[in-house]
Amino acid sequence: MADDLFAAMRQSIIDGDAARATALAEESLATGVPPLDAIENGFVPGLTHVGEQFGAGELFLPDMMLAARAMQKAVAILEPEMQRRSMTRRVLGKVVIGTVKGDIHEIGKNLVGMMLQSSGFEVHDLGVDVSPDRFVAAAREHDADLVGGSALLTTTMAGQRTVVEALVAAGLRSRVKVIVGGAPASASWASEIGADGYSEDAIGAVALARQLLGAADVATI
Ligand code: B1M
Repeated sequence: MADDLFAAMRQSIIDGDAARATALAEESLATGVPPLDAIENGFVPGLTHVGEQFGAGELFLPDMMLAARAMQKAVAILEPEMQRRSMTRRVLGKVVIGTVKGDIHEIGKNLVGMMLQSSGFEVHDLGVDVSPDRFVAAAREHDADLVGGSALLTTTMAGQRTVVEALVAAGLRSRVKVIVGGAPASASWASEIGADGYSEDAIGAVALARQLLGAADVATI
């Protein structure tokens, strides 16, 4: 049953059919499918397929844009339920997150931000195409414990290094942890650029943030 729903979700993204994706997201809520399962087992595989086809020259940019739009519509339906399920009253830490300069991919970054927020972190999402200076200014303004930089392009991943360098130059690095993620990043890349960690997905990012900030840092609101 859930497999049929997941297959339909995947296809709705491949078709770039936002109305169908929205309807399927609503159906999954009505039938009690956990929203993260719907995203990761239903919609994301569709986007992965579209990305592979694009990489192989079988699909073109407008197809990828339609798929992304359908994905965003579906996630928008599921997001309130993800938030509702997090009844946490404690702030585990303050996070500033964004997609690095030159990069406008936001779906994965949004998922990571959402999962962190749902898990009890205070999240300040700077959006996409974020300059190192903006990361630094936001880290200072919000007294961040953690800065997260997402990059989906091999041409923009160097921006993750620049964020680390900018935090060092601003004198903030000793009190702010840095995590990176996105398809071209890896644990060895994180280590090479002096970040504190890498996660390949949103759930891993939550575990990593918890581990880096430690239970002792928990504040109560
Ligand atoms: Co783009 N794009 N895209 N794209 N796009 C990729 C990344 C690509 C791999 C497709 C391909 O060729 N196969 C390729 C990159 C190749 C490379 O550099 N190696 C590519 C390209 C080339 C481009 C353009 C250059 C195309 C062009 O213009 N000719 C262009 C660049 C624009 C720019 O940024 N300057 C471009 C544009 C676009 C769209 C605008 C059409 C759209 C984005 C829409 C949007 O976000 N609003 C788009 C899309 C949708 C994709 C694919 C198909 C899907 C990305 C996605 O949303 N995945 C992608 C192919 C692919 O990844 N399969 C592709 C779903 C999402 C849930 O996963 O983002 O990986 P992901 O996030 C995961 C993890 O990576 C991790 O957790 C997330 C949740 O599990 N994670 C983190 C991510 N950030 C993290 C941060 C963390 C921790 C974990 O801590 C801080």
